[in-house]
Amino acid sequence: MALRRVLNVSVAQMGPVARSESRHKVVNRMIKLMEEAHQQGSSFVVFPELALTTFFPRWDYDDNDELESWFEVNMPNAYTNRLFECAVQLGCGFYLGYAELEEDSLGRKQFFNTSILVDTKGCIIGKYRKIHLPGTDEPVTGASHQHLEKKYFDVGNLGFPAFNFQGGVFGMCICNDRRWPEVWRVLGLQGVEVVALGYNTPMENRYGLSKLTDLSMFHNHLCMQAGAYQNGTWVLAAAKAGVEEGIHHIGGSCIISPTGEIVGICKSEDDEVITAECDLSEGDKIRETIFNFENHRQIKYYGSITSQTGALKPNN
Ligand code: ING
Repeated sequence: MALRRVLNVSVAQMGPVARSESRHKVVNRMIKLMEEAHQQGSSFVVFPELALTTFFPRWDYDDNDELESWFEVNMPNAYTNRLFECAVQLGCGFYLGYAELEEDSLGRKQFFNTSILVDTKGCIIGKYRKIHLPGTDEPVTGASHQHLEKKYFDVGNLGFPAFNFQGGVFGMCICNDRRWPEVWRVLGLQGVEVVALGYNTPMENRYGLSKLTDLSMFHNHLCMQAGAYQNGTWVLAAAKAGVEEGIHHIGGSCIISPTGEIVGICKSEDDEVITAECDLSEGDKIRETIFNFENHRQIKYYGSITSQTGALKPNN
């Protein structure tokens, strides 16, 4: 029996962030959530995707300055310093999702939907930049709301890295990434024991497909429970939930064990902390038997997964 490697972790779901809400106020909320996680015995807490601001890709902007105002040029910065300091004071690392603006020496700008892993010394141990950008690169007429991540963000350029962190192997992804099985397997092939992710998921299907609206929470958990089980990893998922600027985002933030079971789930659509005692070795049995990649995978048959983008139907 593997030695238990227990880590007490929390997921900090956040309720709506108004368009007018200052980062200062949002960070106050996040510090309160981190303190609650600490009180519940946690040494790691996951915040949502784009946690510092409202989900701004729901609008089209004429004014480029307003668009760029949603991005962070440095991390940590004047707004988030307090959160990093709190992590050190409480001995609580965290996953943070935010909009990252990177300017190179020639002044060329890149825009990413980013997440970072911060340790209990306040050091950024790892960074990930969202690769699966959903929605469209131009507004869609007739849709109930816009989803313009393809317009505002560059595709992430860091791959799907994993990091040795807090005594385990941690990976990250962001929102739509969780719907793509390739993400989980690329992380699984690095032996991840914990995958942290944040999401902003409108409940309503914006093309009026009511069946998909009804299944939005089911699909949310289906993807992550499958990813957890098929790669023998814990999954910590934090939603930005509730009705934010008129758009209803699902909650359902949760902690999923390597067996695929939801061991903790948020009940509200507001700021709410859930905590679980995660034995990082719990995935060992899954990864040594049912999903022992070395023994069972037949990679010579998987070529189309990376050689083909779209589907090609049989021609018989
Ligand atoms: N949001 C959504 C998500 O993947 C979406 C977009 C909603 C895609 C529902 C498919 C169905 O959860 C982000 N930000 O990726």
